[in-house]
Amino acid sequence: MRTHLAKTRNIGILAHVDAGKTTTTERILFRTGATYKQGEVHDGTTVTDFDAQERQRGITIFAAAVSCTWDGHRINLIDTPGHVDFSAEVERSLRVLDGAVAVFDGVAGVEPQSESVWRQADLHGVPRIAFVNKLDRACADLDAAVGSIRTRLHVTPLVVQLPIGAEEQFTGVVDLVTRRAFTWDDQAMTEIEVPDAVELDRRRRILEEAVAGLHTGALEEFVADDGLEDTTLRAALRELTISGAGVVVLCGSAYRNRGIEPLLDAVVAYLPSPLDVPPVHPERPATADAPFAGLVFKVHAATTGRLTYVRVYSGTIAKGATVLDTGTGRTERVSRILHVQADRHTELDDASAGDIVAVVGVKHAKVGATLCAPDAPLVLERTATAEPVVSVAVEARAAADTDRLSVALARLVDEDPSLVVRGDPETGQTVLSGLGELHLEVAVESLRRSGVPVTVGRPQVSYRETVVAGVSGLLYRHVKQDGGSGQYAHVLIDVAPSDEPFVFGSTVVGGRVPKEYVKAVEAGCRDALAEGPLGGHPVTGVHVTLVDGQTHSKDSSEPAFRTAGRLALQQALRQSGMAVLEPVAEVTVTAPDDAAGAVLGDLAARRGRVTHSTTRPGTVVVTATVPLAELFGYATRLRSRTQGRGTFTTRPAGYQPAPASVA
Ligand SMILES: Nc1nc2c(ncn2[C@@H]2O[C@H](COP(=O)(O)OP(=O)(O)OP(=O)(O)O)[C@@H](O)[C@H]2O)c(=O)[nH]1
Ligand SMILES: [Mg+2]
Repeated sequence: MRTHLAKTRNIGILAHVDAGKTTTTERILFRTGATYKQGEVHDGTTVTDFDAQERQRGITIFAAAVSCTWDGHRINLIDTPGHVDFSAEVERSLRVLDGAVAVFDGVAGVEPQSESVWRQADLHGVPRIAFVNKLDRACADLDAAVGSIRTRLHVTPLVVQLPIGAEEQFTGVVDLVTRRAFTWDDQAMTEIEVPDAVELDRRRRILEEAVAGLHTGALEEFVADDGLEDTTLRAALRELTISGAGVVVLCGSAYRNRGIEPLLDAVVAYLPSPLDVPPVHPERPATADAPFAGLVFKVHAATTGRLTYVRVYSGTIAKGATVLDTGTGRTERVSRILHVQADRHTELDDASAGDIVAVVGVKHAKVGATLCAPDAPLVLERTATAEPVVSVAVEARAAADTDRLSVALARLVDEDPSLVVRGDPETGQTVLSGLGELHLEVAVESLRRSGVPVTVGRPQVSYRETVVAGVSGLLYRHVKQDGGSGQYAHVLIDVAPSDEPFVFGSTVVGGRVPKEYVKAVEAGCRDALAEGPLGGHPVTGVHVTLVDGQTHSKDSSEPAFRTAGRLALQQALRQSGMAVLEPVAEVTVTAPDDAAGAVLGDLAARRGRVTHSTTRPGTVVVTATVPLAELFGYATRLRSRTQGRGTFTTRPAGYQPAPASVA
């Protein structure tokens, strides 16, 4: 079983929108023989962009898991979306990956969203190799892209290939580790003689120096022998990749089928197997004979039934087994286990530690749930979920369709837990919230496609309230003593602004408020954060200190202190200086330089604050902080202002004080 694990790679393909992740995935499936036909994003024929909207829009929306084999290794691959609105989908995938290929556009180099996913992968400790794609494009420049990896991602690039030819003439690569050269014509890879041995030696030397600078063992050999053996170099590159001290860089053109085989070799050679990463749970080894535990990271409501994607962390799960969802206490039966192999599924009898599979039969377990052997329960850590910032009201066009709409909404949220549905008690409407305009547009379109005619309101952003000037010594007496068991809780609190969303402390002395009541006050304060005094928006940036309190021998209880905490903070917030905050995004616009004035003027009209602006020949790149509320419809506007030549990307940049008109 250990050989099975050592020969498994669970990897993700991560990048900025349009860098070529899906195309790279498609070529990997083709080259490994998992598919016989090669699909294209622009024809809507790729394996991993299988959703109707993905095919129509030419973008990836849902992470797709597929499996293939290369050089005796099983590779489980997750193609992730690049658009920022779907970053929660990337986050959920990162949780179950052991390694990743970061794809970069050979012309643009590191783009804003590549920076964001790079940080996300840092947080999850996922080792990466880099693939600089699109070297066939005009103005593609490997060295410039490598430079941007160094400066923008703050990591040492370890370039292991030298391209042969450039742009249209980019035909192959020289492998600096094996000192062999390969070219590709339309289909096949051919080994050729190294075209420029002097340049190979020079580049190899640069690579050896970079590796020796990061790896002690390699440094000793480098100093003693004035160079590195191939085996030392390869071993050091693997260790540096797994520790994250450096990043191996490869290059190619996925679209033109160039560089895929060496990329697969690098995945096998440098990225970790499930045995190389620390166990996710201290008491559960990643072995097949331990009790079963796995994490649900994706749910797909396929027409043939619900597919629940599970990463197995320990033990073995067999067809027909009963598993426990630790979070809900519910048991479910696994009727089938599948390897999703591109367009076909392979049925498995069982799956064990280290594997990524889809199971059929599990109907209720949600994304993030731990499934485990009923007699050996445990809970695997959940990932934090991004908070929705944009909402729309949705309503069934015909009253008779209201129930169908609820069912369709429930299904949407099941597949995508970053969508939130709630009823607005004031208007009686159903409000759908998500991470961005495109996120909601896609969700609404899915509702329509499921056959429920809906009307949709204008998108709204989610505001927050924060404390700018606090109050001290607020005394709140919660007392109800009218027969029976009463309620008695006195609390004295200070409230101050905070950089954290919520901080709670206690300076109560002499046990005047027992510990469990202090906890209850904290819980009550959290309850109070749900609605601020200005507009009922959630409250953030509050520091509450419980200074003193009073209990009653008979009538004090945890519920009484919780209520007192909630009402005390509500009152304190009414007396504090408060401000409304609005969500803002960092927007990066790339446009022809003759449109620079129009772009800047439009950003200013949208209350944008320009933070950075650079020009490349013929092109201007502007970065600005813009309130999210002003960004609705920006895509259409930018297109018209630049005759379709401008593009932009956004990423969340927190909250800032909103103008008075909003509050
Ligand atoms: N010239 C060139 N175009 C490429 C290459 N790889 C991908 N493309 C094109 O770039 C566009 C985007 O490719 P995708 O594979 O959809 O990119 P992606 O990273 O999956 O995009 P999202 O999933 O939407 O973030 C498509 O039109 C591809 O045909 C390449 O190597 N060279
Ligand atoms: Mg894609």
